Amino acid sequence: MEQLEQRQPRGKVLVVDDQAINIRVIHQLLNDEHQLFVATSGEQALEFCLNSPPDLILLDVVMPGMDGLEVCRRLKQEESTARIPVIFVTGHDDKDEEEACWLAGGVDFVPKPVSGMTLRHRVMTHLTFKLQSDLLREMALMDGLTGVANRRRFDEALNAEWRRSQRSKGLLSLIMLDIDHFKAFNDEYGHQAGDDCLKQVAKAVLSAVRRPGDLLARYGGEEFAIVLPDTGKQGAKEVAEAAADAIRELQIRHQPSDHDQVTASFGVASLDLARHSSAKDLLEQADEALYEAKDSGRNKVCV
Ligand code: GH3
Ligand code: MG
Ligand code: MG
Ligand code: MG
Repeated sequence: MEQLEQRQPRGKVLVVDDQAINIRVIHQLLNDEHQLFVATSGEQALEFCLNSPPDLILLDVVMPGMDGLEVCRRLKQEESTARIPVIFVTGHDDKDEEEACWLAGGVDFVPKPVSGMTLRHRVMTHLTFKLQSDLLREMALMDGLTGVANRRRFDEALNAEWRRSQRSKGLLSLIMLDIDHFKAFNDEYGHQAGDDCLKQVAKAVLSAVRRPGDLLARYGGEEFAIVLPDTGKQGAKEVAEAAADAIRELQIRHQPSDHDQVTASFGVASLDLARHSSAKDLLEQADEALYEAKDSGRNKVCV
């Protein structure tokens, strides 16, 4: 058992049951190993998961109001909760109920009365899978050099925000930025210095991207993109100006450049339903604005 505890990852586990005694039993079995949260109804469980998704859910099937099967089905339909593994806590030896649990999207079940050892092992197994797959997913969506989002994550985010803005008729802005004369920087100072510059620029731009839903991504090479949900033209321009300032404040020497230091050019586009009929249109407009910034002297923001 000691070995089990060493291997066990600590995760956020939500225990959902309408009966206090059941919660108490599970609490005693798992509380030393995990961070436990409790919900006493299906409705409460859903609300909890939407606000702060746990890493695993232990879900009672039979509850007054919304039952566990319905809770699970709804969690599986939501993007933000679909990947949370659900272990059902089922009635003793009830095959129909077990089948319903699989169909609702559960990854496993534990029959009542709960066996401590079985519960702890099943929780450990599914938590390990979940935390590993979160890590892999995070890595698959991250740019290896700078640590910001990669192109794949950017494409996903832009498309999701595009759909959301269409549904809600809300604001959406996009910034594209490109480091000025970066080929000359590499030629003058070497590729290693170029890589280091990219990292510093990413960090500086990130300091200007402050709202929780905003996303900075490396679009490719020395080009970055920022998705700004619920942000209009003026707000986006301010973010771009702040990012441009942050890059200048780095004061990275760049002798071959007219500006003597590393700078970037920015293109800003904001959603205009009369003008844009897809996320691609918005991207193209930001790109056009970026070219305008390049053409008119670089080291500036064009809208
Ligand atoms: P402009 O001001 O018009 O943007 O000129 P530029 O030289 O920045 O643009 P260009 O597209 O000609 O060159 C981009 C350079 O960025 C060339 C490429 O070697 C460099 N680059 C792209 N990705 C990386 C990278 O990961 N590391 C380093 N060190 N350099 C990179
Ligand atoms: Mg119950
Ligand atoms: Mg470029
Ligand atoms: Mg460039």
